[in-house]
Amino acid sequence: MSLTDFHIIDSTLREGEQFAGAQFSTEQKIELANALDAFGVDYLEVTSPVASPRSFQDCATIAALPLRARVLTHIRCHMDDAKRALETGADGIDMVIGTSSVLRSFSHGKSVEQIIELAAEVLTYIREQAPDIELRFSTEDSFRSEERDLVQVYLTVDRLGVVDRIGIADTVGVATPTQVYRIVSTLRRLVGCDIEFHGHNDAGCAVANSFAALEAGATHVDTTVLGIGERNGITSLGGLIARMYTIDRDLVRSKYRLDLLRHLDAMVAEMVGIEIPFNNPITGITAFSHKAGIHTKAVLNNPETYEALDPRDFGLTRYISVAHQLTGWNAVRDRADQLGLPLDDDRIKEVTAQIKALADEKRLTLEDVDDLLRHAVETAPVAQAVTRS
Ligand code: HCA
Ligand code: CU
Repeated sequence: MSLTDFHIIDSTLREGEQFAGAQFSTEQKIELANALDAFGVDYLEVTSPVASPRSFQDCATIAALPLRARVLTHIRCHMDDAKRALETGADGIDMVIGTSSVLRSFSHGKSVEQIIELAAEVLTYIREQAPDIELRFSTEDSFRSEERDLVQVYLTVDRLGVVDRIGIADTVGVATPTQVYRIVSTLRRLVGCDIEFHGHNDAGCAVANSFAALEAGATHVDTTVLGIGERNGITSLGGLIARMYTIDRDLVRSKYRLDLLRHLDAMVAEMVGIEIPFNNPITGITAFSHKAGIHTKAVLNNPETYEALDPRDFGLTRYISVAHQLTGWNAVRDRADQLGLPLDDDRIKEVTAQIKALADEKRLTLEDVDDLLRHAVETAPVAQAVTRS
C-alpha cells in the first residue's frame, strides 16, 4: 500500500531549476545531489539534457556520482530529446507531453491521436535502446485535460508494456484533493504500472494533493526542497515529510535522515536567495514556537499536547514564548527555572501580572522578562525566597 511504500522523486535539480531565483552551478548541483541522497530521497530528477550544453554535462556528471538515489532525466516527448537522454547515462527517463486543449493548441499543436502515436514511437525506441532504464510517461496539465483523453493515452501507453510508471501533473495547481483522489483511483484500476503525482502549489494544495494521490494508490511523489519551482513551486520535501510523519512516524524516521532537513532547506534558501518562510513545515522559524498560556502550560507538562511533530527528530528545539500578554505563569516559572532564580509561585504570579500589564502597553523582549524576574528575586522578602532544586 502506498502510504507505507511511497517513493520520493526530488526534482530540486529540474523543477527547482525553473524557480525564478535558481541558477545552480555544477558544484552546487553536485552538493545538492549528495545532500538529497544523504537525506534519503529515492530519486533525483535533473534538467533535460537538451536545455543547454552544460545541462547535458551536469546530467551526465550527476548520473555518474556514487549515489544510492537513482538519477532521472526529464525530457519532452520527442525523438531527439530521447536520443540525447540516452547518452547521459541516467538511470531513468521521465518523459512528458501536454494533453490539455490549451497546451495542445498553444504549445505543441498536436491532437490526442498524434500524442498517442508519438508517445508510442518514442517510448518504444527508448525501451529498445535501453532495456534496463527506468521509464516514465506523464501528461502535462493532466487536470485541465479531458478525462477520456487521459484514459485513452494512459491505457495505450500502459499496454505497450514498456513504461515502469505513468505520471499525472497538476501543472497549474488547480486540482483539489478530491479530484486527485478520484483520478488516481481510476487510473489505479486501469493500469498495471506505478503511478506518480506532480503537483504545483498555486492554490496551496500541493502537499494535500500529493497525499490524496498516495491514498488513492500512487506510488511516487515529486518534491523539491522548500517547494521551489515554476511560479510558487510544487510539493515541498519538508511538507511531504511532515505530512507522512504524522501518519507513520516510525516509518518516516527509519526511511530518512530527518536531522538533515534543516541543512537542505537552509542550503537551498541560500542558493536561490530567499529566506525560509516562517510558516514552512518543520524548518519555519516558528514551527516549534508556543505562545498562549494554555498551550505553554500543557506543552511544558507534555509536548505532545500541542506538537504533532517532535522537534528532536529534526535536530530542532521548541521555543516557549513568554514576553507577551498571553503568557501564563507556568511558562514564566519555566523561564525562572532556566535562569536558576529562586522564586515561589506567588512571586512568579506577580511577575506574570507585571508582564501582562507591560505587554499591553509595549512590545516586550525576553530580556525585559528576565529583568523583571531578577528584580523580583532582589526585592523578595528573605522568607519568601525559596531555593529550587
Ligand atoms: C512544466 C512541466 C512539469 C512536468 C511534470 C512532470 C509540469 O510545466 O514545467 O514531468 O511530471 O508541471 O507539468 O513540471
Ligand atoms: Cu511542474
